Amino acid sequence: RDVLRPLSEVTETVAALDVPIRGDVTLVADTPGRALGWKHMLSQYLPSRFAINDAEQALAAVARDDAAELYVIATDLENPGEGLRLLAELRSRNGSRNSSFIVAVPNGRSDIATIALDLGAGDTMPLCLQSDTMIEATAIAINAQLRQKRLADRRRAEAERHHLWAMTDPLTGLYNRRYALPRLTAIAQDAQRNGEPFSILAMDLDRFKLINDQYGHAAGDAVLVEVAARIVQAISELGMTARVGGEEFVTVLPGIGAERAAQLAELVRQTVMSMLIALPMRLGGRQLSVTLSIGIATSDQCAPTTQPVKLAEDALDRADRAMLAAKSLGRNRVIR
Ligand code: GH3
Ligand code: MG
Ligand code: MG
Ligand code: MG
Repeated sequence: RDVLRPLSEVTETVAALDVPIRGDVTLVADTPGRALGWKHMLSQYLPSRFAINDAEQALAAVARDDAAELYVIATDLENPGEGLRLLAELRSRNGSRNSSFIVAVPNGRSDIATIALDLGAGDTMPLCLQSDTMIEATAIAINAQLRQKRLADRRRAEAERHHLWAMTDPLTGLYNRRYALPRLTAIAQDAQRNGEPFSILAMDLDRFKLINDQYGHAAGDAVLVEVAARIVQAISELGMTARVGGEEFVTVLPGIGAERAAQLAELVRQTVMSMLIALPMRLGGRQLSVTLSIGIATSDQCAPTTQPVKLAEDALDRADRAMLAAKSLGRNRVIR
């Protein structure tokens, strides 16, 4: 295994079996002398950067958002709880919960090793590196933990990207229909449990087809993006807004009753009505304005027997019908 050989010998056979990883490793030993010894021995085999910290320094670095990728933590004979406490603490902090951990354990203390693994250490190693074989084995363990962490990081980033992609609408960045409907049910359930109301705004752009017809589909898209941003801005953190159809949006307002919902709907309507949307030069550079028809429904009947799904569907249906009433009454208005 190339990684096991001193670095000076590695260069000619570049990592055929195992890629030497240049990671950030923090050594927390019971004495600075031991940490320095580890650093000297391991640096012969590994390209990683080794920092030497005590527990306090390690935690301070995490608080500065400067966590190590891997911590090697000693549990000494006199006070084995100390290293384990640091491990548990680092595992619970936001900045370091995704770091890797190797715990150095005194000879023959498999009880401590077991606790360390239970607390989330990825591996253990001997506290005293007495032979070349031991140093090599430790170097392999460190490199393997770093490699696993890099893979896990990549997988996590991929999952987050996928998650975000699955729940948002790519044009406007708003939540999509698939995400919004189960969220609405969850909000209805919370409201029911807490004896609170919730409200829904159903919004549809007026005569939007005309904008597409006159200025083209790309101009229509630009208008959708601007309108979506202004709805979100007007609602702020009070609710969740989704694009549920081509030019249809829904805002769910947890804990908000009829009167406040009507005020917010009116704010959204006026905000959108008074926008001047400047089309990009390539689309003619013209300024457009649009209006919204808004239907409101509020649910404050908290009958504990009603299914949350039913509660949500009923409110959405009422908001939709109110929106259609706003259309037939002349558009650019709010109807309950
Ligand atoms: P109303 O006031 O009755 O709602 O009139 P409207 O023209 O908005 O209603 P209609 O439902 O007849 O037309 C909606 C139009 O929205 C049709 C479609 O061309 C357009 N549309 C739907 N999704 C998109 C989109 O993603 N981008 C663009 N540019 N247009 C879209
Ligand atoms: Mg429509
Ligand atoms: Mg329509
Ligand atoms: Mg429309």
